[in-house]
Amino acid sequence: MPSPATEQGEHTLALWQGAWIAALVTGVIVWALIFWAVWRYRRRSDDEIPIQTRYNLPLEVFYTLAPIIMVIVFFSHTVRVQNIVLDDPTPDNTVEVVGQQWSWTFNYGLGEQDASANDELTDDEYAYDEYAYVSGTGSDIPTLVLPVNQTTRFNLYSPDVIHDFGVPAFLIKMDVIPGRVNHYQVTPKEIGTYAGKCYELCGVYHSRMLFNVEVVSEEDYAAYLEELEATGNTSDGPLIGGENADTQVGMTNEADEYAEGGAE
Ligand SMILES: [Cu+2]
Repeated sequence: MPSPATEQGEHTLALWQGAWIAALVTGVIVWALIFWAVWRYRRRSDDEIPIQTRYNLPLEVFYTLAPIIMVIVFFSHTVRVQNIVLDDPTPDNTVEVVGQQWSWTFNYGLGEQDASANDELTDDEYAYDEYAYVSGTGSDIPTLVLPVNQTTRFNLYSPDVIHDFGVPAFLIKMDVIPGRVNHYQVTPKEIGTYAGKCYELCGVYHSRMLFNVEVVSEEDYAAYLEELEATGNTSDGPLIGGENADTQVGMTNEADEYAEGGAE
């Protein structure tokens, strides 16, 4: 496993390791019992019929309860880690991420954040009043800039097909589904550069859906946002693409213009 570059990743790694240890302990016990029974009760002569045992109640109770307890333990740890990784009600920043065929758009909020807008993700309320954005293309790999030691939440949008937003060093990836807003958050621990990509085969140029992640100091992050704002790529809401599958982020939806009698 890569060493996790985020605080949430440490929990993911611990869950993964714990699950492996539990599975191995169970496996060793089961294998030992199988080989012991095979050896202990092997047939010793051709005309021998082994003892036929039926209705061993304690054994039946044991092999019913033991797996149920194991499932409960796995499940509860999974939910605990999932809550840590997905549901921080008060992130320091929220970035609206769009996966579009075939690149990414990152909408950074400018000014004060109202994190309560994250309660209901499919409404038209967003955490900031103004956004600055970066939109990549198949030949221009975008960079996602994140502040170190701050919790950044990603809300994930797709205007076309299912993509999957992930950074290996963060030990997390998540589907980006049209009509649904998934989310997770990361708290990067160290300044550095990481590689991210789309993990869902999403069409011809799926392989070009790469992005870079740059984790920078808080001051550098603020400076980056100012720089981005100065480029004029700003809007009063995040660019999250149109409702139609053929609508690219940052472009008008031609179908709507036809409907209004606009474009030819
Ligand atoms: Cu994709």
